[in-house]
Amino acid sequence: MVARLLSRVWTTLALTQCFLLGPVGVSASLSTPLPDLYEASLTELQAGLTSGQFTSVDLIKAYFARIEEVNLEGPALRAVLETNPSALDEAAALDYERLTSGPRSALHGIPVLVKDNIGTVAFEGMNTTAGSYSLLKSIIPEDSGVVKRLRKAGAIILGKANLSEWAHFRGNIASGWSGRGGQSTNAYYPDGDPCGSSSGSAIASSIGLSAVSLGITCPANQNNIVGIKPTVGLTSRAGVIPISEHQDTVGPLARSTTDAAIVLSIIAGPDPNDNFTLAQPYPVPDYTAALSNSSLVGKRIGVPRAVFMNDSMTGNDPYVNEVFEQALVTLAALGATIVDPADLPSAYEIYESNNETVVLNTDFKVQLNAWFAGLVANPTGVMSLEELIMFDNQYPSLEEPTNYTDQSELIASQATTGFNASYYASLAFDKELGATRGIDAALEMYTLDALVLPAPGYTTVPAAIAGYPIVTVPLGFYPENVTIGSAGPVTYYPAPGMPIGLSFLGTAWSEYDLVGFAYAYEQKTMTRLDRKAYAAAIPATQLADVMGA
Ligand SMILES: *[C@@H]1O[C@H](CO)[C@@H](O)[C@H](O)[C@H]1NC(C)=O
Ligand SMILES: *[C@@H]1O[C@H](CO)[C@@H](O)[C@H](O)[C@H]1NC(C)=O
Ligand SMILES: *[C@@H]1O[C@H](CO)[C@@H](O)[C@H](O)[C@H]1NC(C)=O
Ligand SMILES: *[C@@H]1O[C@H](CO)[C@@H](O)[C@H](O)[C@H]1NC(C)=O
Ligand SMILES: *[C@@H]1O[C@H](CO)[C@@H](O)[C@H](O)[C@H]1NC(C)=O
Ligand SMILES: *[C@@H]1O[C@H](CO)[C@@H](O)[C@H](O)[C@H]1NC(C)=O
Ligand SMILES: *[C@@H]1O[C@H](CO)[C@@H](O)[C@H](O)[C@H]1NC(C)=O
Ligand SMILES: *[C@@H]1O[C@H](CO)[C@@H](O)[C@H](O)[C@H]1NC(C)=O
Ligand SMILES: CC(=O)N[C@H]1CO[C@H](CO)[C@@H](O)[C@@H]1O
Repeated sequence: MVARLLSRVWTTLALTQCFLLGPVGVSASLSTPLPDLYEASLTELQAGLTSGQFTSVDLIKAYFARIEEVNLEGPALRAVLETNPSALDEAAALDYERLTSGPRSALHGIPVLVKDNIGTVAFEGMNTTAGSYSLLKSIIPEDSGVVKRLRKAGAIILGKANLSEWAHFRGNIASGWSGRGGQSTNAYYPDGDPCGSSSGSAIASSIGLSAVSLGITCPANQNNIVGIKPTVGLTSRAGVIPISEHQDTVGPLARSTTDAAIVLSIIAGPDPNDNFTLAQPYPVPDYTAALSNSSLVGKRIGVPRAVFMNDSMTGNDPYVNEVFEQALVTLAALGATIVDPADLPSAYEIYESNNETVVLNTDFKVQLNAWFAGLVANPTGVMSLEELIMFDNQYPSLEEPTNYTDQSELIASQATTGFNASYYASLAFDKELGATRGIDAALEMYTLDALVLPAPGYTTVPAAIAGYPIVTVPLGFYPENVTIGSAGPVTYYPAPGMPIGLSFLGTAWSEYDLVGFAYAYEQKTMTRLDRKAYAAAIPATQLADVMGA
């Protein structure tokens, strides 16, 4: 019904556009060059839309063409699972609305790609499957909380991004692979590991297959982009295919801290359908107000070296710490006091602990079964974790192809028996190790404003088990002589030219400060611009190629 309404508006717009937009577009394009979609910022795109230089319809056409160039063709990055068949109609309606009543927000008419475990209503034409054939053509009751907010702000869901199947909770399988999408790969090295689980979302943001996307941290590190992993409960997980309500969190993946801050300001906020969000401080900050070049002046930034910078524990190439030491010099030059070391009292216990596995295995079974139970329909008939394991075994060509057969995590999760005393003990230990005797203890002992670490290795673990935020920005690139490592049957990490990130960690709800620190460092270094994706992975289509076509 919505689609039909939109196509009526589309017709009207096509007529209106000839009169209203044509002349404006021409004069604007004479003075300002069209933005290069590889790097285009939200501010540039919004300015071009506002001045009538191009429309949202043009943007959708251009991004669709760029996806087509590199997704299955060329380097076959396999970043995108599905594109939105309603996107052009929605863009036309939003173009019309802009003309008649102005933009709703900084995301009005902006295409956003979302990870395939983030729910979008089926009647729009896309599936919500976490990459698994077991959910193909399933019907979810409503949009996810974050997608509702994006749409309300006038954003257009461009498509669904490939991911590590079940957000990498299936077994010993290479990052970035799903049954439906196949193996996604990094745009900075042929067959490079994209990291995960938001692999496709990160690849897509890295080379401009979309303006911005939604996902989490590790892929930001390996794809030369900015990622915000919000505090659990800042952004809604309602309508997101779960692993664990204690760790899952949805955040932006973007080419700049500014773009990430714009998106976070729109998707953050309480949602009655995810009661964790009701605990967040009110009101939601405007994260773009944190974007100051002097945000590090007088701040105390700690370096928790023990475990997290020990190569034999993290498995990192020594170059990671080398380039990180340079970042510490930059942070000091930006006015920060570097407190080094500022170890987490719980560091070694975190390394030894298996509490996270207990929590995730137990939560996943309970929550995934609830997801299946909440579906309006699922034509595959799969309605539980137990049936999912059987489905994968029954259709090995779809779900267990050569080198991607393992489902040990699904099996371990299925073996759990629900919330008992051991589960609650592990949950409490996670909070204690990650927060009370971890991040919060270090912040307090050394009177710190934040912690900083290289993103690769073990960095996400304390924040994950605490449910605390991380903001990651580009730090550098592996050198030409780095020893190429294997990251799976067909993917490599590290490899020459692959990106490395810098992560700022803080206590609950400290995103505003972390965004400010990340911005000051980013603006000083502009590392992202030092290196582009490998040539074949750079899509050629630009706005000029689709305008008037
Ligand atoms: C996704 O689901 C819709 C129906 O809900 C269907 O029309 C569409 O073709 C599906 N996409 C794929 C790739 O199968
Ligand atoms: C959310 O609600 C459930 C019951 O519906 C309750 O068990 C849980 O403690 C609540 N969580 C929070 C963070 O409020
Ligand atoms: C920060 O500095 C950069 C140049 O180094 C400048 O382009 C940018 O506008 C500054 N940001 C703010 C918020 O002043
Ligand atoms: C790094 O980790 C290894 C292995 O656990 C340990 O033997 C070594 O002492 C650690 N190094 C430092 C500097 O803590
Ligand atoms: C959980 O953490 C505590 C504290 O470090 C530790 O004593 C316990 O062995 C851990 N439990 C598991 C299952 O790893
Ligand atoms: C809790 O359940 C798990 C399996 O989910 C089991 O391994 C553990 O022994 C149980 N703990 C208690 C105290 O019953
Ligand atoms: C790699 O090259 C850099 C210069 O780019 C050099 O400093 C370093 O020693 C080399 N490393 C190895 C392992 O050869
Ligand atoms: C499976 O992995 C091996 C390396 O472990 C690789 O040589 C082979 O090409 C892979 N097969 C497929 C079908 O991906
Ligand atoms: C948009 C797009 O190219 N989607 C593709 C993702 O990968 C699967 C599996 O190869 C294709 O069937 C889709 O067409």
